[in-house]
Amino acid sequence: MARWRNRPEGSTWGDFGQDDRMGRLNLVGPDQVRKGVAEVRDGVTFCLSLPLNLPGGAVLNPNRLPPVLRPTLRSGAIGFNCDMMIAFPGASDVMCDDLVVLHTQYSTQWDAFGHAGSHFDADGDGTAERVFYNGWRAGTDVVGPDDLELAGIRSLGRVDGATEGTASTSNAGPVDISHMARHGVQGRAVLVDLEAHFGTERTLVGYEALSRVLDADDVVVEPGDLLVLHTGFTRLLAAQHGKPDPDSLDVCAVLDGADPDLQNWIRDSGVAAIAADNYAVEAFPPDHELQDEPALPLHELCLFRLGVHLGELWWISDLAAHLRAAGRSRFLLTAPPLRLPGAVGSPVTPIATV
Ligand code: UVW
Repeated sequence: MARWRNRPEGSTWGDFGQDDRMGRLNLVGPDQVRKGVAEVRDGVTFCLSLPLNLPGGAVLNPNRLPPVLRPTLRSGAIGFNCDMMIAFPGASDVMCDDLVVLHTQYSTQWDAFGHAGSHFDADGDGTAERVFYNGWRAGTDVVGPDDLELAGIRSLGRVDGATEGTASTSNAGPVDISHMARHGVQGRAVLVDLEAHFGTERTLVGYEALSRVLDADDVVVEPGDLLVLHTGFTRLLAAQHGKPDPDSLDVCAVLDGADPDLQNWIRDSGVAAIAADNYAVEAFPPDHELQDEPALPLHELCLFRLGVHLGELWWISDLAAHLRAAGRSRFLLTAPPLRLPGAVGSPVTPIATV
């Protein structure tokens, strides 16, 4: 039985099954993989991830901090440059083990569907509840603590890291990132080079501007394609060597997530996922007072209604330069997130093969 009586207008809820957890990635099957492989001509690969300690500091989002690495223990000793002979006399090995306290959305990342839901009357009883993609509910399917201490937020703030028996305090279950990982995320991708047309000035890109770029560059987007947007943002960010100036960040192209024509195009194009090299793919924070509407309309459309994952802060400029020089826009993309049950986002090391 469906978990909802109302489904959001224009949504894909139920289209891939009442219990679906993968959304439009269902469109990326053997045909899309074969089409992606057919785009491999030069045999050249590009790593589309920033080093995960960038952007540096907490300027993009004060609640997201750089990763912290610490050694684990080995045989009661600090497990870094550690002599195996402590446990096994006569052993010549020198060992290092570590742990990481990682904000899953600090750097190059995928957003899971559990990252953004909405207040929506899914039961059709006249009351809005907190709901995620395909009707999965906050509180029953997506669970988190209601108390800061329970959340472990203070202790993570001090970066205590995990000790044996440390329990997770949140779990996005059916809308967590592990379902994306299970898919594998490999298929044909299409690059749209916004920087080549708009430069690095802040530009709000709606449907009209996007379709002018698609026409000018002869870019064709088909159902099941993975859409990758190049804006130049992470290149400018990385050039600041981990110490970004907060006043330098209002730059480069961002999608106008509130543009209804752009929303229709994303829905009708059948794109399976969208990734960009900027902070939120779309403009954020909102530039007007909100009245019962999403602050992140593209997130609402993609993560909540359509089941289209969003990738952010990717490193795309080298790939964009190569494709432009070759007069191409398509490539094979392999970009699985971590198979991390419960998480609402994940770092990713996307690989483009051209
Ligand atoms: C925000 O919280 C702005 O979301 P994202 O990391 O998806 O940009």
